[in-house]
Amino acid sequence: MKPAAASLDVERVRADFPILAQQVNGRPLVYLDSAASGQRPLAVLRAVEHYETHLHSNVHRGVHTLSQAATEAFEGARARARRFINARSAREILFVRGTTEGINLVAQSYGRSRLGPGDEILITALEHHANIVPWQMVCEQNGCTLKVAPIDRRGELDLERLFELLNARTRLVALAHVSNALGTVLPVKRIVEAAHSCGALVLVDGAQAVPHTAVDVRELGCDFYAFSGHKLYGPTGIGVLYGREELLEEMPPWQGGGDMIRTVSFEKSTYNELPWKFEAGTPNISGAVGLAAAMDYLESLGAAAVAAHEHHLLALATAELQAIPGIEIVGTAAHKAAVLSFTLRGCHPHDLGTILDSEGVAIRTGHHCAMPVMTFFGIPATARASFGCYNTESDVRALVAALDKAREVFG
Ligand code: 7TS
Repeated sequence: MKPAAASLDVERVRADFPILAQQVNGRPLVYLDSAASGQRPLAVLRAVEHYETHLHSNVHRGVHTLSQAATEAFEGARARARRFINARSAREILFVRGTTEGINLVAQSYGRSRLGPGDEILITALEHHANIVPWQMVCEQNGCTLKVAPIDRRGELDLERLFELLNARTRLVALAHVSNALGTVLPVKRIVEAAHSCGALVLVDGAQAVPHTAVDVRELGCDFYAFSGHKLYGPTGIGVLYGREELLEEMPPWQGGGDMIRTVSFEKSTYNELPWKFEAGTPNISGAVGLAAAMDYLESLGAAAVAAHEHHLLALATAELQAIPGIEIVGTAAHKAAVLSFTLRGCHPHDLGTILDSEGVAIRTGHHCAMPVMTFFGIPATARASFGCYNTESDVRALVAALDKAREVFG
């Protein structure tokens, strides 16, 4: 029998995040916007500081000691990221700016060189703009066609429709692991199996998944997996694109410059091996170091313990908000992660966000870069509370109390 997952000592976790101990508008900060960006623990801040203070130089270029130290730190971070998602090889780990850049890399390198008229790219109706627009650009550039699998009123993906839309023309399926606007967790493994049986590749947008669940790319079987450091308690400006080595080998580079070349002449240049073929220019070295520290940190808490804790908070907040007159929860899928979108009757989400902010409660309001989701539900925007490892039941109570205040104003 497996031992039960150790539960999270949230007060200890909070002590690792000094930013949370501040007052905002005279109230203790209640940070419920981790889906937009997570806060960073001291372990990450210190790892970045140590790198910047003692090790910094450019990577892959110098024989001098600091350059070698920086290269070791950077390539060590790559090895750490490989373990984090259980990729087969560090050659399959490309450092990018974030999820957006990872998806654009696949769209421009794979999509532009491989897809054309008659080919179809299949996405879902709950995607973030970062997993819509790059594919639209490829379709405009190359004449392929974008197909969209629908969702239902609960925010569940219509799997049957998705399977119907999959056919021999489908070359690539691109879908979120977890929806940022609705919280829906998609059955990625089943979709990968179905897509592969049609000969299509699968890219997973893991931006909202990696902070909440252990991800094993080999277990999922996906071909590409993209995520951002800053949603994983790491720095901004760094993220990972995982790609299966056989595919990356065959794909052309997408940006040219230093580091991605083997030889350059005016007649012809040849390219570096993986993963550097896709990393033109000086990379975000300290970002990669910070990201590796964030992975260490999250694993030290235990993915299962974090997931159980966040699930408890999501269930509690859902029950509390459902009981408030005028609140409508947007996204009620059976399987959700850490995101609670809602509206309050008679109150624009932006006004709601402002009132909550005056109570020290930080939530996100707007379309969450998922305009088609808003259009589907016939609303301009939602208010969204999202949870991280450092949130508490008391944060949920503060959210409810602030919503009561808002209802007094708008009731
Ligand atoms: N995909 C999903 C599912 C996301 O939630 C986001 C960011 C991105 C892609 C883009 O990530 P980036 O790091 O490249 O910007 N989502 C959000 C959000 O929900 N609120 O702010 C950013």
